[in-house]
Amino acid sequence: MNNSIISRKKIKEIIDNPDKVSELSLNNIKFLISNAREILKKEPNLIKIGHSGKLLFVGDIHGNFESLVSIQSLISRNEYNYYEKIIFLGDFVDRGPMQLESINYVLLLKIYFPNKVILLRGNHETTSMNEYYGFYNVVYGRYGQELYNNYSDLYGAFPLALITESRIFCVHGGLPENLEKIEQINDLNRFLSDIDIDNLMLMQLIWNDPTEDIQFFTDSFRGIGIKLFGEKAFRDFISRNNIKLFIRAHEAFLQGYKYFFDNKLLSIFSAANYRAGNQAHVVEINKNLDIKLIKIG
Ligand SMILES: [Mn+2]
Repeated sequence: MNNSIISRKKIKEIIDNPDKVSELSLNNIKFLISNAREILKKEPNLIKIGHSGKLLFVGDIHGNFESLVSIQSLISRNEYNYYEKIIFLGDFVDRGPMQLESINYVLLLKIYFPNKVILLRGNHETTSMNEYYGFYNVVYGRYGQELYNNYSDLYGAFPLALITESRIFCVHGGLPENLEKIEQINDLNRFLSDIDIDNLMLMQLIWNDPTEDIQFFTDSFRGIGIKLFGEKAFRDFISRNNIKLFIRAHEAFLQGYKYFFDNKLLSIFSAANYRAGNQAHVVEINKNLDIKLIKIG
């Protein structure tokens, strides 16, 4: 077998046995990144899906491979047919102990199940975050600059948002200040390794947070250009766009999830013990929009 190419059989073997992700060679990882990029880059900024079965939404992973293994045990039921789609809301890397393993594992899922698995971009899928919060050092230290460049080229390929036929909308961060219709998201140029204030709407999609304390928008403690959005702005947005449920990630609440705005917004976090003792949750939703929060390890 050519060392650089991973067979479908080998990919499935790793998906079934997540600990084997550490067996990937440097050339295997390069192959993985370039293949995932080819698939992701063809997807629109705003992914639209229909569904008749169950969906699973997954929040921040941040290099917590144990939490990802718990998720694998959920999604592998019925030979990976228990869920119709599995939507990851980004932030695969930075901070946690097994960042490379975590991103490589979700890329393997994407390659093997390109239509079932959806990977959205988080604010940590950017070069400036990686420099401060660990992923750059992890990759550079183990494999050198070139492999890091491959990951940073991959970031722009991740789509930004998802809308279901049942009108669930999701992004990593939150509602941007000037987003009227969700279709505007498709007008953004997402193919950037880093995202800053020059790409304000893009930045706000992956960075903004909800708050019950205000009605519209206010500056965020997180940085220049980033906003907190309040209930009136949120309600106007969901009514304009006929959205029934807004799901986002990005904040590590102690319980692993938190509802806002009379349960119309659900925030989830899927890395356990990211802060001392925080729980991790994923959320299962069927076609009637019944919500089941599932605690993971
Ligand atoms: Mn985040």
